[in-house]
Amino acid sequence: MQDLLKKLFSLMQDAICQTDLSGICEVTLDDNGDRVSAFIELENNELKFSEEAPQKTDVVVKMKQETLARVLDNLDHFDLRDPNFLMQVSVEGNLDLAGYLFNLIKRPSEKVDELIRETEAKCQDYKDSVTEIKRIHKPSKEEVLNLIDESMPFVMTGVLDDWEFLSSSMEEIKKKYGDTRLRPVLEKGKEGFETMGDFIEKVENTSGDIVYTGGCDLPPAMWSKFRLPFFSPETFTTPQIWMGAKSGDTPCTALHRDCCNGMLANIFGRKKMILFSPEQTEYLYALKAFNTFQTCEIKNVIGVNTEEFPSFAKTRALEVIVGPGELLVIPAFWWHCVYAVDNVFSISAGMQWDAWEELKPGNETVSLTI
Ligand SMILES: O=C(O)CCC(=O)C(=O)O
Ligand SMILES: [Fe+2]
Repeated sequence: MQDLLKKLFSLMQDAICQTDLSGICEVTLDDNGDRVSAFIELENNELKFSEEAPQKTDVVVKMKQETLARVLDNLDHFDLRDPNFLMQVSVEGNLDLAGYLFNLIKRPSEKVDELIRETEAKCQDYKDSVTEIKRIHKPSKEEVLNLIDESMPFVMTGVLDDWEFLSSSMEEIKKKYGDTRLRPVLEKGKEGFETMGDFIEKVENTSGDIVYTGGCDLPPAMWSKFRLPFFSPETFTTPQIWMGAKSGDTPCTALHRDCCNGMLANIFGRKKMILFSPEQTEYLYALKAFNTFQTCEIKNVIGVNTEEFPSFAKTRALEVIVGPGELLVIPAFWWHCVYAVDNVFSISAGMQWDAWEELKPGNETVSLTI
């Protein structure tokens, strides 16, 4: 078990990134009642490992040995928001500190590394010609596939017209899905599930704080009402729900990019999306630790301090306000930072690479007749 804890620590140390957080995280592993702990201290952006218990810890993370072994075998997919993982760990104390440390162990697959190189090269070719995000009314499937293949973000209108909750409100969602479980609750003493209704009450009662689901899985009970158009559900990864209170100039979703092509269907409220093409990565202070999505030291692209982040001055952003009933296509590896202009509700899903390989233009299966 010590080896697992040492491996965990070395992954964290290898990808440490700028943070204001500090403190000691205890990680305790359990193997049928045998327990081993490690103490990971973060101070001034440096990490230290100890097997000896300090006087005080700031957060305690407990899990079975096999849970950590599985995580370490799955660095290219491990996600702290995964409900299966959340239900297998107990976290008590400073959740931000635990989240920061465990996010450091993510690593991209070789395939993702290769796709990033390919896409960045492709975008070099047209980097000065794309100056706005186009709106296209009811495009054909072929147009959609061609634009994604060109790595071109765009907004579709008129493709969600039959969605039931279009332009409705938190109140309507609460009426229909108030008791639906949204996600497990992590904090000790509050075990159980947060429901859609609990979350919507937080949105209604916020006094200006960011209240946002982040990309948590769309509860399965809601899947049938929010099917993305053009492609079969199997084409996509598990749909995610991005819902919450208006956020002003603070992002509801910090600057990041996803490692697959994605669609974001906006159901009500408006979202301001600020995008940067993949070849601008060198100006955005991207973090080394990532797998299915990558974040940056820069979290908010409004009001960036260019003394701290001088290269940011070289970026060329594309901005679009996505309204109710609009669907934004975010091609793989395009950076985006999201602001909730109103109380908002959207659903997104990524396209699986295997499915994309079959769909992409020029790859139609040829059927032979004998
Ligand atoms: O809507 C949001 O807040 C974030 C959505 C997003 O990042 C995505 O669809 O890839
Ligand atoms: Fe995203």
